[in-house]
Amino acid sequence: MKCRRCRAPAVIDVRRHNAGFCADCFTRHCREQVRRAIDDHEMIAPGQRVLVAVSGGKDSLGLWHLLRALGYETDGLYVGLGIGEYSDESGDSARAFAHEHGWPLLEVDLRATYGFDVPSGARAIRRVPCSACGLSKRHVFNDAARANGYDVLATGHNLDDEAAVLLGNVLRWETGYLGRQHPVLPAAPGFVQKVKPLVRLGERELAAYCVLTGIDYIVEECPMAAGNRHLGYKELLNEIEERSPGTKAAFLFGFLERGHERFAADAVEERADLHPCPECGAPTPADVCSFCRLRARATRVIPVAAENSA
Ligand code: Q46
Ligand code: ZN
Repeated sequence: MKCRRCRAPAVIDVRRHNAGFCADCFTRHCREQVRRAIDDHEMIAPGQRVLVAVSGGKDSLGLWHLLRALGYETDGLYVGLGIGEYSDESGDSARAFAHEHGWPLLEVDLRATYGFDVPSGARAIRRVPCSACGLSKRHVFNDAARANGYDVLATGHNLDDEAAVLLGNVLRWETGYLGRQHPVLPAAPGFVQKVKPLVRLGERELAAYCVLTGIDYIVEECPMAAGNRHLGYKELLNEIEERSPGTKAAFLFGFLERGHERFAADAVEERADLHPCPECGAPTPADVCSFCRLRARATRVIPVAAENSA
């Protein structure tokens, strides 16, 4: 197979584009896909400060590298989730990458800052770890971005992630989530703008980008992912994609172009009821925000009964 652009021998084929690329043209293709996602969805305005959430994996490190290659002065944010060896290694990977390039990396440790970690949080609310983790990450990312004066928070969600989330939302007709499922969640009082510049690139493309540009990422997956519904949806979509290349992208982009708008009102309605959480100031529709409730339960000290305490 030859490179679609320069006719040199191809090192990777991208079946959904029915094209092969040599190493140089492939990295250019990745940059163009990110540039196009940013432009099409007006993700980053000139002069805005961008913070990239990095986990040490291929998607987030690839994203940081791509944004810098496109000229965005982005800094990184690493959140220590306290998931045993996996967190130790992902932190090392993010730090080594930042150090190698001389790019600033902010760090927040969930336990040191908020008094609990993902495993203890999940136990406290008796939910799967990903639910305590997702809730904590959303809160900490927003908090860290606001506290440090960033305008935009970028995350490494790729085409495969977004298509799997869309499938989950459609299967349950989660109309509020469908209204919010977009590569850009605009800034609102208490929220920085959230963007997903990798929506036009698949997982395999990100892995190839990292290998071809020498990014040393952590290959191990989080051990707590087992049982995560989205992994099953990804497998199903991969089977469909195998039989009919391009379906995943058509599913996601068809929704963004023709479906999303129809659910936007549900999401706007949800955002309209928000007020600041009395504990932390984050916008919430409840008396106390769900992160502060999680934190309270995870850090609750069980009082010792008076008669037993002498
Ligand atoms: S880190 Fe957290 Fe993921 Fe691990 S516990 Fe689940 S959500 S799988 S991206
Ligand atoms: Zn709160």
